[in-house]
Amino acid sequence: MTKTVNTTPYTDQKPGTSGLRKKVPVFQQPNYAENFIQSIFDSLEGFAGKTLVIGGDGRFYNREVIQIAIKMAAANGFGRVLVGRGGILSTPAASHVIRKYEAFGGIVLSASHNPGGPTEDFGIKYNIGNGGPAPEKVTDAIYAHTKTIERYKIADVADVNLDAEGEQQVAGMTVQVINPVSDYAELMETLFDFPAIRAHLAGGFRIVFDAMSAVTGPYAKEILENRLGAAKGSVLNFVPLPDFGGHHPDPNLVHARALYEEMMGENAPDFGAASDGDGDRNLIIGKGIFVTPSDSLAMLAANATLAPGYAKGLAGIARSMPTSGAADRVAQKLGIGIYETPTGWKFFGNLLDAGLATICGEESAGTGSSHVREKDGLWAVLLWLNILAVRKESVVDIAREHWTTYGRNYYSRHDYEEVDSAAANGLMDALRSQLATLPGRKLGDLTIEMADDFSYHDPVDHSVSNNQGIRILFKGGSRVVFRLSGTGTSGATLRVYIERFEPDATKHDVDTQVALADLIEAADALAGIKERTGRTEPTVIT
Ligand code: VG1
Ligand code: CO
Repeated sequence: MTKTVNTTPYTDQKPGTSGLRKKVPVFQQPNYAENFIQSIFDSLEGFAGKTLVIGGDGRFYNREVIQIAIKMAAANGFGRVLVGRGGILSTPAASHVIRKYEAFGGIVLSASHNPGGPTEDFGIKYNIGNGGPAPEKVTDAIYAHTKTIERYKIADVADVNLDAEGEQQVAGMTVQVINPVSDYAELMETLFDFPAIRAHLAGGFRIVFDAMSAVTGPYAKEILENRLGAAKGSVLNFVPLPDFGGHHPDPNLVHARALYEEMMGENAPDFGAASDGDGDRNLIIGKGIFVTPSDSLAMLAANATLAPGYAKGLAGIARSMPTSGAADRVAQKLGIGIYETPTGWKFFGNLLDAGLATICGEESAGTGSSHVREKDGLWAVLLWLNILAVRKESVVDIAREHWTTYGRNYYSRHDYEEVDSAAANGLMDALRSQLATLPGRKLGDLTIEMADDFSYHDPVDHSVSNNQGIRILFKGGSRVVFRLSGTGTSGATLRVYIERFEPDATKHDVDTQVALADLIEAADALAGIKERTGRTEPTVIT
């Protein structure tokens, strides 16, 4: 029933910021997915007879790889697989299921916010027993195995029926098809004051949630409409589609433009939100105001004790290095720890496990907490709703008050997508070679105080991660950060992160791009973006 298949290595299976992401035709090459999955298993020890969770965001090729992963788990000796019905589990739901059922780990199939379809993106990621993305030492081991793999094991059996909940046997292993939503919805009920939110919605507070034809649709329908009583129709695009309706399931101001326009319009609802392909990102827009993810992290942390799950207070806050310093000011005021990690959720796992941080966030629309080990889009929406239901103020009033108390961190990210890889690497190398001479240099009214290539020293396992992004810090707290994306599938994506701290409340009404104009110019002067990439402007501004 189990067979061993000879194979040869592929040279391009190095996991990036969040697992292995490639175009579907790359994954469809003979043995490509099998090689990577076998390399995951080969880098793990002690899973015989244990449970593996498998689920994905429902994109094109999801079902095929789920079948492969189940059959390979059986052949490699797992005792049980838990898989979401239809092969569906949002990334945060997968993290929760791993934790709740004390699984050995999980395989999450997703390319997150990237488009889906026969020629678009697919991805495979391994999560460890704490529910979080495998740390670098595991992903390095997986990569090492992909370079020497000679054979993989797979059960020679018919496909599993993924559409009926319940148990089946596959080559001596139990496969349990579970409801993808119910465990997660239950967890949310333990964290938030559902009666208060329900009452607030019943009192006329209007919300709109765009699931972007991606995995959060069924979760948002169940939680927002069924359990919290939001008006029917509040959740838009709630049917997950294999190609996300041809759109980028990326909840930002470019790809969720219609929602943004609606929220800025005359008769806007009170609260608008969206999530991404695999349900771990969030977009928060109040009536007339977009809340940047960095600000959202700070505002959620500042108000978290209003939700029952956080009433006892936060142990600490963690943010990725490029994320604005707004959360640092909250941590300072609360007298709790603040941790600055490299980009990618895998770096938060140790801090959460050690009880050092309770809330974490990234500027890329990711926020989450110790309830799981992934960022969690709906969680952020529900925490906002809980806060709004208790404070009974508008998003804009809460944001203004926050800025008055803490100051405002104007913040924007400029992405240059599908840039020539050599040009992008050349730009980073040139910046790196200037680092030592930058301090003291003046660019207009700006003076460089410090410049480095960020290194992270994990305070828990003491591992070191180098080359995590170039930081240029100016006197007065403004900053420009440069790094290359680790999730793209064609060419290179240059990300430029720009931030200015403004303590003066009379200056909190400036358009963000205007407030950052001199820093944007300085970034180009330092890195030669236009000259090196040939681009006159960013592809995406968020
Ligand atoms: C991007 C974001 C990062 C995020 C990662 C995964 O990585 O910048 O903050 O953790 O995507 O998000 P990069 O390397 O392209 O900048 V998603 O929602 O996978 O899972
Ligand atoms: Co995602």
